[in-house]
Amino acid sequence: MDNKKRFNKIIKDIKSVKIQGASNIAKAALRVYSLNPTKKTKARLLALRPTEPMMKNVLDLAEKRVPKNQILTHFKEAQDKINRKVLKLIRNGDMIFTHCHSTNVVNALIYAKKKGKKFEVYNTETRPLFQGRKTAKELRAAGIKVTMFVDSATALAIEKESRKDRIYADKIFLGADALTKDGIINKIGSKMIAELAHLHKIPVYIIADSWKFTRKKVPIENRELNEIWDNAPKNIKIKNPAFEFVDKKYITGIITEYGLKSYREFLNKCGN
Ligand code: RUB
Repeated sequence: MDNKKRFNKIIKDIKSVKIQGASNIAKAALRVYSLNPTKKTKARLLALRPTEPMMKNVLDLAEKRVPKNQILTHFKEAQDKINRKVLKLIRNGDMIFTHCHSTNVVNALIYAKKKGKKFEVYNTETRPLFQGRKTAKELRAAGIKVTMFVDSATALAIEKESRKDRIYADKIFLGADALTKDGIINKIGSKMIAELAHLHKIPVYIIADSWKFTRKKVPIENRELNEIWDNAPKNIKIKNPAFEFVDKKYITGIITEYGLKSYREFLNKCGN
């Protein structure tokens, strides 16, 4: 494939969410930018998935000519540190609930499994694009017991099917697209999960690379309506927000390469 075709293919795959999740999008954007490092390329990439400060942070570095390998090393080193912290957090017998597909979350769970932790995962299918299937497949391929639910079964799913000793999920692990001073932005549905967890006193942990942090206002991406209902009658209003904000008051802890911190401590690390 020549460079022009490769350039267009990656752009298309980011837009269609074939390439998804903050880390994968940022890495793919870096590949595209390296093929044609111009302001126009950067602007075009940023418009593809507007709720992705990590992509912006990575492209800013690339624009300043920070070598590609150095940027990619950050991803690996951050994930390794995250994995070690998540390993300590998981207890044998845990039921962990997650949503959508997060590379930071899935890699950490697979690492914990490889290190001998015994736990199971409940997850949501994550309509309309079903990223939960990707999560379920990857976890299952790593030998982790996984049970997937339709999104609207979330309340039921975190009830752990009424096991006598512990009725609710032990922990909620959510990834993030953006880390802001007031809270995080993640896949639509995350707020409902965090509020429900708060109600039942289930700890909510955000697992995310700190390069998702931004001081700027983050727009929420609204996606095509045909993802919800192709050829819907014209007089029915449909909304398809891809992400939503989760207030820091719902976040028990955040695990980044800085370690497991309260949200306040994490903000201090980011100089806030
Ligand atoms: C994916 C999503 C994920 C974060 C996690 O949304 O909300 O939770 O991006 O990021 P989409 P990472 O599928 O619309 O891109 O993969 O870096 O952990």
